[in-house]
Amino acid sequence: DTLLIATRNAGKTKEFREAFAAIGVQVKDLNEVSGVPEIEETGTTFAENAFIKAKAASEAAGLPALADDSGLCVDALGGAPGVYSARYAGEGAGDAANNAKLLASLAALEAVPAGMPEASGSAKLLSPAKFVCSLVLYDPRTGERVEAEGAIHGFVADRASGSGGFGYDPLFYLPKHGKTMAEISIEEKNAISHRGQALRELLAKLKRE
Ligand code: ITT
Repeated sequence: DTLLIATRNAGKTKEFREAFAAIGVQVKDLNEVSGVPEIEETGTTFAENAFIKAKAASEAAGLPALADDSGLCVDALGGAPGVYSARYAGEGAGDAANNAKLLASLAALEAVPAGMPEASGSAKLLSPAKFVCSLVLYDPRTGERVEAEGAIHGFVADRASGSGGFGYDPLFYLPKHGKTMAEISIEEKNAISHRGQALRELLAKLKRE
C-alpha cells in the first residue's frame, strides 16, 4: 500500500514515513510524483489549508491524498506566525531565515512574558507557544474527507539547540524533556508532536468507519 502525502516539505514526509512504516504503509510525497501543480494556500486556518492541499493534490494525481497544514503559534506575538509559519521571513526564505525572524520579533518586544520556566543550560525562554497540525485525507473518487488536529505546547527559547526535526524545532523547548524538539529522536517526536497526535486521531477515525 502506498499513500500520497500532499506535501513538498521533506521534514514532514520523513515523519509520516516513519509513522506509517509501523503499520506497513509506504508513502510518497509531491516531490516524487509528477503532474501535481503548485498549490496556493489561500485559507485562513490550518484546517482550510489542509483541505485545499488534499483536494488539489488528490484530484491532480487521481489518488487519495493526505495533506498536513501546520505551524507555530507564539503567545507573545499574538499567535504569529501561525498559518504563515512556512513563509514568515518571505516566500522561499527557508527555515534558518524563519528562525532568525522569530528571534528578532521576540527580541523587539518590550518585555518577556512573566512566569517563564527555567530552561536547561544557559538558554532563556521567551514565550509560551504551540505547534498545531491539521490533517485532511481526501478521496477524489468519493469526495469523502477525514480530518484530525493535534497540538503541543512548549516555549520559544532564545537560542537554537539540536539538529533533528525541521523548521522551528531547534527553538521549540519542551520543559518536560529539558530539550528542544530538535534534540529528541524522530520516534520521540512522533510520540508527542502535533503531527503524531493528529495522525493517531486520523487513524482512529478511519478504524471506526
Ligand atoms: P507543504 O505545504 O508542502 O506541506 P509547508 O512547509 O509549506 O509544506 P505549511 O504551509 O503547513 O507547509 O507550513 C508548515 C511550517 O510550519 C513549516 O514550514 C515549519 O516552518 C512549521 N512547522 C510545522 N510543523 C513543524 C514541526 O514539526 N517542527 C518545526 N516546524 C514545524
